[in-house]
Amino acid sequence: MRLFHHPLQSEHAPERELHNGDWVPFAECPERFAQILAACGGAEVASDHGAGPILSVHDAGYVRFLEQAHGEWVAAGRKGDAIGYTFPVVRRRPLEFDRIDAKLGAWSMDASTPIASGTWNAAYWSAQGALSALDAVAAGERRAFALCRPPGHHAGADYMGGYCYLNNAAIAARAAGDRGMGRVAILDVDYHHGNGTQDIFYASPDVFFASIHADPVTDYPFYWGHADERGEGEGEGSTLNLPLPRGTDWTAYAQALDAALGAIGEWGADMLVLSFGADTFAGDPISSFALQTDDFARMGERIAQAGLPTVIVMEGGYAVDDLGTNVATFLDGISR
Ligand code: SP5
Ligand code: ZN
Repeated sequence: MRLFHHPLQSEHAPERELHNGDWVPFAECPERFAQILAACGGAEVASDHGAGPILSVHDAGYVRFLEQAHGEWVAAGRKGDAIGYTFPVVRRRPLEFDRIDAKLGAWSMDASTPIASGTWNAAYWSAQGALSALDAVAAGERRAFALCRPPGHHAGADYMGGYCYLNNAAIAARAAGDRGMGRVAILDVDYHHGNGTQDIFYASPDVFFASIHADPVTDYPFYWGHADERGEGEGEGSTLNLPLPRGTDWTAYAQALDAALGAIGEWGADMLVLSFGADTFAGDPISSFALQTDDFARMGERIAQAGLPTVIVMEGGYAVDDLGTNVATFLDGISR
């Protein structure tokens, strides 16, 4: 299988995030990337598709903000990572902001997504990796893997959140549609609900979104991913949420996976974009499912049986010492 990455993805290195009222080390650390790359024995360098495919998903003002935010933070005399502190939950609307703090709040859904000096370049190249993997599949590869970091599935058209800035899966899915690659389904198997991806395609009948994740009643992102969210307007029925309780093991997980793949088949997907997170692992420090390393091979095999050309993009997974092995085991399973 062809794998894609870019060295600038390592330069995204926020120091800390706000968690349970305290500053803790940033869980989505560069070491994750190094571990995956090492376990996979390297990857090709992504090719540059420019800003066009990013702007097909994301608001131009938001993208400009991402590009300039850290520079504005430094210009304002601040140190460390740029992070917001006021969030417009009531009647958010486009306004011209002068202060970086206003912008950080306006374009963000949480305080676990800081912008450091290398963030924009890393997010840009993370998205280019997804587009490069799509190129490979368009050229006839059965599947390809983008070592996306930062991840993407919590980012919406005009907001960041959950360690995500640009929605790599959505960018690949939209580009696949634009290239006439048929009906695209996104399957999200990260531990957390892919609220950004869901939001981007919520009213769209063109992309089916299925997500298996920890019940938002107990877990981030709390406000989305409930079973009654099924899409809206023309997109009604093209969103499927399968929340599972904390402690879920492979036996229960496999049933949800079969249900998701069954729905994707019934919808008539021609290709799949897979948001793969390894934070369903039992040893994950911020998550509470119970999958073992071998279960990732089973998960890969099951997804392969759907028989769809597949662009795999990396999302979360924070058990750094096991992350490389878990990702390599999954890629091994899906290649069988
Ligand atoms: C892509 C992805 O998996 N995002 C997950 C975002 C979860 N953020 C909120 C959870 C906060 C937990 N912070 C614990 C940090 C320990 N260093
Ligand atoms: Zn996650």
